[in-house]
Amino acid sequence: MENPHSPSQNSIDGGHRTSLTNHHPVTPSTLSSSSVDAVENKKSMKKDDCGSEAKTKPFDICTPKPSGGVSVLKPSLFAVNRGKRNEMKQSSKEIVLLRPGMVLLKGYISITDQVKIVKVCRELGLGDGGFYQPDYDDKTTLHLKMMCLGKNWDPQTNKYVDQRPSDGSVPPKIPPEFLTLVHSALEDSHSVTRLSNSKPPFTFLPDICIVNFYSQKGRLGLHQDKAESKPSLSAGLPVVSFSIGNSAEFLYGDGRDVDKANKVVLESGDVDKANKVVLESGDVLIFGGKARNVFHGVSAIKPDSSPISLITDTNLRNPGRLNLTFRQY
Ligand SMILES: O=C(O)CCC(=O)C(=O)O
Repeated sequence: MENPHSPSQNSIDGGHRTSLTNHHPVTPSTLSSSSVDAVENKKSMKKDDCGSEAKTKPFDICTPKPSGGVSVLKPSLFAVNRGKRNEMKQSSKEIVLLRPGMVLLKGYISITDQVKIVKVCRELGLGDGGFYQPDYDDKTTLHLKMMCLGKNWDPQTNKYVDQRPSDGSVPPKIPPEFLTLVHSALEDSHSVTRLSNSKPPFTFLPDICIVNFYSQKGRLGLHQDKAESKPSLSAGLPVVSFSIGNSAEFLYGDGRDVDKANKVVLESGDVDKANKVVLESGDVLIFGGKARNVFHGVSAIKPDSSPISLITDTNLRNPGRLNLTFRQY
């Protein structure tokens, strides 16, 4: 991910979009609870070498109780109704080809797996290398909280490093269950388009996962993901993105000019001429091959749009959206 706050440039032509409503992805295997259990026992606050609490207070993606657990807040009636609608929409799974190399799997991740992902991310996010507020080198702040798994992406240099420069923390490992889901999503998308520059099956070994958490004002300017290694980029190895929680307005195109970016409205699979993708909880977006260098970003978060059982089972913040992008260095 490069600095998405750089000046605007270029324009974007309309993308090639086809809705393949007859493609029903194989339901991915449910995540085992071992990751959840493994991190459930972790202490949520680490001490530094001097025995005092770590300098940066870890960010809790769930609404915390004063005692440190998770409080069970009653969602508003509006949130309940909208959440129920979103949960029902999840039953309409489909694969949508946005442009060659770019595929959207609607409602791919089951609610059970979404709950597990939130719980794992919460626990990892409270520990060493957990969620923090990233800044660019010009001191502009990204409008999100971030946690890196596998390798740390440094926004100051746009490079991957083994430790986070601001606090020396080592990124947690990517839970293997997350990778199982990544691979099943790829397998289910191969029939639709080529997701790398070579024919499937190609070797894709994701060793990086950037986890972003957006609150109501969260956003991410149009940018390309180009910090991965030259071999990975030239092979067009894909970026696989999971969306969980509130829906997000997602833009993509060939340049940084938001006004000219492709915006496709895809609520439950309807392709709208307005050109805006709404990424909903459980959606998986993949871009590789010809689309590997697509400009992409998040322009808005829609509060009260999370599936209701996700909120009641996890207390994920609302407004709140979790996004995980898997890449191979
Ligand atoms: O939140 C999203 O959907 C996009 C995230 C993204 O573009 C990135 O992490 O590079």
